[in-house]
Amino acid sequence: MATFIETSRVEIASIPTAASAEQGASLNKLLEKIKQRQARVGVIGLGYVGLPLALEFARSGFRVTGFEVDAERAELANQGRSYIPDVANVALEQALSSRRFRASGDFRELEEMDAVSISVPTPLSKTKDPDLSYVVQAVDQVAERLHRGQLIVLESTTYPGTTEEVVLPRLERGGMRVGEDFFLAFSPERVDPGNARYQTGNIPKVVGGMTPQCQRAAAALYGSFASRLVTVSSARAAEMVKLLENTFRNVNIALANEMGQLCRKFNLDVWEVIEAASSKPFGFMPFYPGPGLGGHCIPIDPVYLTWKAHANGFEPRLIEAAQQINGQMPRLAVERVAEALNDAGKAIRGSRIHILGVSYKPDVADLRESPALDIMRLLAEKHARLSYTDPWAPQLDEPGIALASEPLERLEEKDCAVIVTHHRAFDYARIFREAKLIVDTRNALAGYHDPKIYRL
Ligand code: SAJ
Repeated sequence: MATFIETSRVEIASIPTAASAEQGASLNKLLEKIKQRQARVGVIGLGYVGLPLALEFARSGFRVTGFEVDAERAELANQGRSYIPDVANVALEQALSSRRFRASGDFRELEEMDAVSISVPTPLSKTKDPDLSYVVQAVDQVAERLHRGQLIVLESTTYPGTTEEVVLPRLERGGMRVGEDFFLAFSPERVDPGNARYQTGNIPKVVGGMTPQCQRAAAALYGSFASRLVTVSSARAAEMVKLLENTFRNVNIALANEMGQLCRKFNLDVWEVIEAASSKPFGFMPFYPGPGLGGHCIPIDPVYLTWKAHANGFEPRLIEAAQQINGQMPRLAVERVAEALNDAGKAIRGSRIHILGVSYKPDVADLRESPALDIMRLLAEKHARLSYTDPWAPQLDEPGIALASEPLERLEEKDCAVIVTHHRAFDYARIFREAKLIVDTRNALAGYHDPKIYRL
């Protein structure tokens, strides 16, 4: 059962737990160090999750060491130069000047840490299976220096059971026991890149410990900055919470994509239908059709879940159907381009096709899993003459695509413009005026009505 704790009101120590004298001493010493902000905190992985997390811990009074294998990133961080768009230089400089943060590539310093959060990538392997190699490398670094009373928290999104089945055995290899000699928990990262409203400090933090003692330790640590703690009964539950959150999005985006295709069959405007459905003040949340699913979370996280489901003899039919629907959207977008050119008496082959927006979602620079890349590869296979404009992505050096972003100047010279990522920076009135033919996969030209506009 989840317990919601407004950390501003409730002292963490009041979380009930049974502890032996031995465990109690070890745990209470850690709790006291956390309470007095004397605990040394380590964050392994200074990416879009780890760097903001490290600075939140620093802001709440801890001395923080950020462990980063990329020496260039560590150097930039120690110079107060942020490489994460959501982290301002001034925030880094403040943490550095207060001597509450420094980055290090020397993992031996882990032995000085009282608490360590691990926020490293959990991508998919080439065979589309979970790739926990970064997690294992980080955990092995910790295990080598694990000492009595230390708290370890995994934040990387992963399948239910990872903390217990992959992390715990490595940490207990030296003979120490979880909940007695050290503490282990899972707390899913919830960073939403580019979200100005919700940042690490004001997003409720889910925490699930391997034991009640682990739970208390992790709740005390994250209660130092999180406005709201959501404690769940186990690390496995906390892992599943995150997967539900992002699989929920994936499946609902697939529903929106399928509704888009249905509305096309019924000669209806799916955007009008969604907008009207959004007037329902309860029980509905809008999702929108698009050219496919990008990013390092939404397309990936459900695969961690389905992989574990199959490993446990369960067939997640709905989740996999959603993957299939979302996965076909780039091809559908290219079909729409072919249809638009065909109506103009042209073929894709030899046509000058200009892509507007290539990052995976509006107003971010991230290209990971971007459907624009799939669309461009499919068009290149059909011998289109490709170009693109994206103020967030000046250069594309991807397999099969080596292009530089062009200024939006001679759109009228292109045979077809394809709006793939609807950045705010685009001048849509100008795009409408100048483009001969437009495939709008995002309803970016809502309100414009002209036969030259083809929608997804
Ligand atoms: N997309 C659609 N239709 C939609 C929404 C998104 O096609 O209705 C596409 C986007 O264009 C993008 C992909 O799906 O290519 C993912 O978009 P996203 O809005 O889910 O953005 P992400 O990948 O940055 O997801 C993050 C997630 N944050 C974390 O995992 C901590 C997610 O949980 C957030 O809900 C999401 O940001 C957010 O709300 O922006």
